[in-house]
Amino acid sequence: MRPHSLSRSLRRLVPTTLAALALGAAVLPADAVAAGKTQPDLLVDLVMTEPLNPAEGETFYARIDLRNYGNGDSGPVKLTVSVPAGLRTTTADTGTGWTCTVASTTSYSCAYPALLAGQRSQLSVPFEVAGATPGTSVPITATIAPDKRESNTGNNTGSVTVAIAGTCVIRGVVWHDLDGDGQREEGEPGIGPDGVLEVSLWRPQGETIGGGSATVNPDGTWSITARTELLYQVRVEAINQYDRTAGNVGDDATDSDLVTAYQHDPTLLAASDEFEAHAGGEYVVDAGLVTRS
Ligand SMILES: [Ca+2]
Ligand SMILES: [Ca+2]
Ligand SMILES: [Ca+2]
Repeated sequence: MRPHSLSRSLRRLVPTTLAALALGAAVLPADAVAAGKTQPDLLVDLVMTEPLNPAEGETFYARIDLRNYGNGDSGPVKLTVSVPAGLRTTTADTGTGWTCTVASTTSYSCAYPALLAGQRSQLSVPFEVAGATPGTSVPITATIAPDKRESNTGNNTGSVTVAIAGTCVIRGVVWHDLDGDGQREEGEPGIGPDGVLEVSLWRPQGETIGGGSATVNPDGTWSITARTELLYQVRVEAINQYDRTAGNVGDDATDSDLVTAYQHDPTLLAASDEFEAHAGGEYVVDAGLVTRS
């Protein structure tokens, strides 16, 4: 056996075994393979979209993961990817050995030479947002047309939904909780830009697009028009003569919504809970500060 054919056999054997173990399935007995009773089992999995929250007119990618969990070669792989209303096709440049063509206004047709037993391949299919309603979730489906008889055809379709971004308003007031009871009463003043350096929106999900920041007005009020369909946390940075007051105490209309402080020096950095921002929403996040003891 020549060295290169040995290494090829090993390459085929190792991923097959790993894939079978990953599925929790028993590794097929060697005689099944020796007898030539091999079958492919292609599986399609739409991993995610990039970014998670595209907006009107933007291009995004659906990342599709395919594997051959069977013990035989798949032969040519054909994959149809649906393009639902609200999205449209754009120039496909998938790379990684795949070729995708625009089959119609409602689908792409993608092809790959073959997946060996245990082999895996990924492709990224581009879409443009065209007329989808902000705040809705649009489904994308990918379906394999197998070239050979498969041991399992129940896993030949995968789908993912993409949330279409819009805008929302996130606003609040920073105020001085003079009696430290967590509620804003008459006579407790707003804190303006002399005390508050910045209010910003932090995104815990890196795969999203959004954010923003604001300077507070002299009366402590602030407002940010922000992109939606993602998680935000409001962060308030203030001079270090302040600390945050107790959060979520009593009536939500007059309480403080800061629940944690990440630092006290050289500046105070305090934050709200994370919340989902949806198109058309208005979110009020108030911040009560006390004089630091
Ligand atoms: Ca299959
Ligand atoms: Ca108070
Ligand atoms: Ca609250």
